[in-house]
Amino acid sequence: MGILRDFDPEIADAIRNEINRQAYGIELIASENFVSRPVLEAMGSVMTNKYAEGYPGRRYYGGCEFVDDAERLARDRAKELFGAERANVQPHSGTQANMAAFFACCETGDTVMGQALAHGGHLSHGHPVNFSGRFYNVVQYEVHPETHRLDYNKIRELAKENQPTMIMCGASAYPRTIDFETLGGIADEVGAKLVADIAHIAGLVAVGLHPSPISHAYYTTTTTHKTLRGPRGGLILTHKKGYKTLQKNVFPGIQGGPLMHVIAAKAVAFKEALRPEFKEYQQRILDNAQALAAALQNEGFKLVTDGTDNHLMLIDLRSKKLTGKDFEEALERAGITVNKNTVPFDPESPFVTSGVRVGTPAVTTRGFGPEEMKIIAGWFSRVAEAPTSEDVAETIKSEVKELCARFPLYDKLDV
Ligand code: DSN
Repeated sequence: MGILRDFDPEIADAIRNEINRQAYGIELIASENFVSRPVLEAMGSVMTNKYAEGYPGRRYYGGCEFVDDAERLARDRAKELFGAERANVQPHSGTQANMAAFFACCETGDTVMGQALAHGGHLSHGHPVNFSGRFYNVVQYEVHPETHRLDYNKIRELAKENQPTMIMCGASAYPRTIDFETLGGIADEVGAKLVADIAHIAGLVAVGLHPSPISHAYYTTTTTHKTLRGPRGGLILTHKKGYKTLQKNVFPGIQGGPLMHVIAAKAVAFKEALRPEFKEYQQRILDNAQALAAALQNEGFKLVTDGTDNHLMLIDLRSKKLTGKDFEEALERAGITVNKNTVPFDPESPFVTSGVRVGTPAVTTRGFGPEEMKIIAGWFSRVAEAPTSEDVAETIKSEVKELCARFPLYDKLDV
C-alpha cells in the first residue's frame, strides 16, 4: 500500500497497530472473527462508490448493472447456504435486520416477546433502551433459575398469557442448543410470528451443526461476521409469503442506499461457506469449544450450564472472587481479549458483571486446536490467581506473542 500512509500517517498508524494487535493477541470475543483475503478485497473495492437504492433490476439510480450482479449472487448463495426460499442481503447490521423483521411483523405498540439481554438475549430483542423496547410492549423471557437453560414451558406460559404478535428468539450469550422447532410450535399456538436471530450460530446452522430455524421461523435474521466469517453486516432469510413485506421494510422502511461493497463481500463469504472446508472449520470451532470448556473446568473455573453445545461459553467468576470487568482488563494486559458479560441473575451491573464470555471462532480461524485451548486455559488460571500482577501479565503476554507467531494471520498485510 503506502498511498494511505503518505496521505494520512495517523490513520495508517492506527490501522497498522490494529493489524499487529490482531496478529499477536489472542482473540476470544465470541462474536468476532478474521475474514479471508478475498472478503477483505471485496470490502475494500470500488463498489463502495455506488448508490443503489432499491433492489436488483428495480433501482432508483443508473449504473447499477454490476452491483446488481453482486447482489444477485449474494442472494442466491445465501438461499443455497441456508436452504431458504428468499434472502435480503441489504441490512447494514444484525440490529438493522431485526428492526426490519419487527417492522414487517408488528405495528408499534404491539406485544412482542424476546430473550432478556441479561439472560443471553440481545439489545434488539426488546431491551428498554433499544428501539425494540421503546416502540413495542415487550415481555422478556429469562433462563430457568436453576438450570440456566431456556425453559420452554415457561416461554409457552408467557406466550399464552400475553398473546404476542411476534416472538423473537435467538441469543448472543447462550451456550446451549436452541430448540427452534419447539419455539415455532409455541408461536403457532398463540398465532405469533417467530423471528429467529441466529447471528452467533449462523455458521453452525449453515453446515447443519446446529438445528436450523428456517422452516419454523417467519423470518430468520443474522449477522454475517461471526461464526459465518464474512464482512460486518446483516442478512434476512424467509419464505415466499414473508418476502414482499420484508423487502419494503428494509428499503425504504429502515434503510436508504445499501452498502454494495459489503454486499459483494457477503457474496464472497457465502461462496466460501458453501465449500466442504467450511463444514470442517465449523466442526473445529465446536471441538475447540469443547476442549476449552473442559480445560477451564480442570483449572477450577465454573461455566454457566457447566459446559457448552456451541462456539461459546460463559465463565461465572464469583467462585474466583473476581468481577468480569477486572478479569477482562487483567486478560487484556496479558494479550488476551474477551468481553465481560452478565451471568444469569447477575448481582453486578452490566458495566461490572460477574462473568466473561469466551468463544472459539477467531482462534480456530488462525489454526489453533485443542492443545492451544489447554494453554489458553492455563493462562486464564494464572491471570485469575494474580489479576493485578504486572509480572504475570508481562510474562504471559510474551508467551501469547510467541504462540501467535506460530499461527500467522494475514500474510504481508500492512499500510
Ligand atoms: N455485540 C454482539 C455480540 O458481541 O454478541 C451482538 O450484537
